[in-house]
Amino acid sequence: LLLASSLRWKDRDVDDTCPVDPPNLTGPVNVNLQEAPVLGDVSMDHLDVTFGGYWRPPNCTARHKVAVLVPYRDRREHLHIFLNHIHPILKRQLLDYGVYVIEQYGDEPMFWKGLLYNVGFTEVLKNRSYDCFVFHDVDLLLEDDRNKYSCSSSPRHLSVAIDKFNYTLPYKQLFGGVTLLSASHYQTLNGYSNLYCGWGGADDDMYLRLFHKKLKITRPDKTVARYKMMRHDQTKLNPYRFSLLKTSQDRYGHDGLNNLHDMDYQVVSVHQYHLYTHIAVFVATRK
Ligand code: NGS
Repeated sequence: LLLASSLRWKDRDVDDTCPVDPPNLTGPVNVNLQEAPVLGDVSMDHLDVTFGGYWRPPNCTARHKVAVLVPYRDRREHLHIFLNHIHPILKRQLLDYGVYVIEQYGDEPMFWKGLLYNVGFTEVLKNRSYDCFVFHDVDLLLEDDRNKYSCSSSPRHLSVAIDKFNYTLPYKQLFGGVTLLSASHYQTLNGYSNLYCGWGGADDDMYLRLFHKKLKITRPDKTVARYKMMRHDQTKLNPYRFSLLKTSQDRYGHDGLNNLHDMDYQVVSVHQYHLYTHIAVFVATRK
């Protein structure tokens, strides 16, 4: 009897947390840029992903609950290539994850990436809890699955070595491309600035926020933090980016998550497709 009850106790005590080093990682990953896959085919490869783009390891409890946020507009092919590429990697990393595509709607010519990240972060947390957020450009494809999409105690810059820059970091302060922040750090930083539009600067502004909050950035080794960038026509440059950066320090306390309600946008719909949750955000045309 004693033996039976101690066995039962042991059963309850079993630690089923996923291993720190997931056993199925392959290291280098093939990146296929040749043609965009048909999304229906990608779906068939991922019947275990639940609607909304959610998955969690079936045989162990994930160590990390991760939301992948992808701001997006007008790049369907890139999105399909991205989705085809990212799901198998996140699975092999044994993450409990959700993929979110935050699409800008409306005729506004500029793309408001920082605003979209803040809206995405806020919307996502209304329905699910996540401890970790990945901020991911849609045009970057990871080349080595040992580059982990899970938060540690410090903010992390993952896209260290991009083919476009000959696999070297262009400058030490770069915090764009693919980054990881815990939900609480993102809140502490007041998210991204809502004021940057078009290409350039929003990520440098985030770097300054981290600097002022004395949050140290960590980076994985460049041998694993490798990405291929998909080519596209350059989005419109933001002519105000340097002057905005000059005032970053005075603004970050009141420009970000905490003044989203003052911004001219509207969440039009939140729709769960098979491989991702789509958040449509109408951004009014600026005068
Ligand atoms: C800097 C931009 C960043 C940008 C980085 C890399 O010059 O926003 O290049 O860009 N800063 C300013 O323009 C102030 S990349 O070629 O990877 O798109 O992230």
